[in-house]
Amino acid sequence: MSFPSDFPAGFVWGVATAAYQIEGAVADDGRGESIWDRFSHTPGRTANGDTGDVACDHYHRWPEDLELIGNLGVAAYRFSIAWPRILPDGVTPNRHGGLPFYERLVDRLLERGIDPVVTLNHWDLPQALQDRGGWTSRDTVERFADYAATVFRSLGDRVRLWITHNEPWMVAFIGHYRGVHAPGLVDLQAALRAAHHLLLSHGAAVRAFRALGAAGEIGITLNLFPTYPVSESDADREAAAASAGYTNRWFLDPIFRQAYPADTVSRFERCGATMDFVEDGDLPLIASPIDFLGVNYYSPRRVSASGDEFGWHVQPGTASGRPTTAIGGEIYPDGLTGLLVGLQRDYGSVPLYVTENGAAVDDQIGPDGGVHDEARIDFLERHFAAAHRALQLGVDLRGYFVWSLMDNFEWAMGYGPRLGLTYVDYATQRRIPKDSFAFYRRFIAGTRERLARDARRPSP
Ligand code: IFM
Repeated sequence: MSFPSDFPAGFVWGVATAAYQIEGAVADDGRGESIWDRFSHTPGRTANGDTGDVACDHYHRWPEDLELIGNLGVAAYRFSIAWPRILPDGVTPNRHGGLPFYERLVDRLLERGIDPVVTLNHWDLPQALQDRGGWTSRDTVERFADYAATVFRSLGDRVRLWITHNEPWMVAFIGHYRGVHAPGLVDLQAALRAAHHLLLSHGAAVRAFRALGAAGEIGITLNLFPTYPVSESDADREAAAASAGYTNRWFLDPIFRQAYPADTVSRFERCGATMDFVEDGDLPLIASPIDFLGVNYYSPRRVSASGDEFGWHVQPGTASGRPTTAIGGEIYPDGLTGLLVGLQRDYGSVPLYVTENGAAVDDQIGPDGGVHDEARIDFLERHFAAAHRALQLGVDLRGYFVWSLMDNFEWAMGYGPRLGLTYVDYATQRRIPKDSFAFYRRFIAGTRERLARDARRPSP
């Protein structure tokens, strides 16, 4: 296989978004409040007080956005369903709408030959459930399984890939321990409970999916960090391994090995936390077999030993000496190859998808009206090559989704960072495909042409 054009037949090139980041229309058709509505409306929580109230107004402009997706030539579109549109209070079905929006979207995608890839939880928990403890409450596991089953019943015959949760590490630790994301807690014990209930609800949703006999495949998406010591000292190497326990193994080990990593458990216990929320039968449920693992990769973590609470310090991306994105993330494509190879080596043969990869770039509309985002093109090209190397090394990588279709609400950072292939002028909601959009379209077309040529070639 040589790069760039010969990815295997059936390799899925896609593009991704998430409901709260693009939809807006937060009060339309009976949608309930989500924790991100509440959080973003709380003074001081997001840059400039930005909220998802309008975002990209995708809820109203989806036909135009569908045209964009079609023009890109992708085989699959990954989007998330807003839980509060389906069950506004987390329990009672929405009588005013909700599902029909997604049913229309799915049907129109399929008409164009684009596979819908659905994420059930991309962070917008109904606020009513948060008021009862949110992910720290075991009851939320049941609520998520019910929500998942409702969606499976409606779309289970048409959706090819299902993702239970997007980046549960962010929800658990950035939302409950660092306090940077909704619900904004700073409490390690709450974070561990939330992580456990997210994992448990993932297992419960997988079980519901199998019980309903839905046609597609189901997995989970983790944001994973290849983690490197800043030096070869034993202390830095140990700190790096420990830090990967916190970000990566805390989710991978229960899902694939039916156990929490013992070294990380001890570390959390030394910080005063307990694992008293784990009940008999939980770990087998969490480890219910999945059909694929989604991997979101942006940057590595470079770690040194320190006297901080957990015993490690993560160096800022800008300290690496390597180029960084507009939000300071180190650009390190080799990290993606290493991550994918390491996953296959350590966790076995589960098929992998890169469900997100992309870059924040300081995009500007040029005098010619275009957005010339060379930096993003370079980033993507190098990461596609890194994925290709992983394939050459034998990794069962099935697809790659660029984040994101268009600029959108970047959570606590508001609308400042732009990660889209399409520029969104938020004042007018005009969409301007960037140069990276044209690059990706050409790239996908190139891989298709190559496969078609190969298929026409007479066999020797
Ligand atoms: O925008 C986010 C997305 O919601 C989750 N993964 C990372 C992206 C870029 O920060």
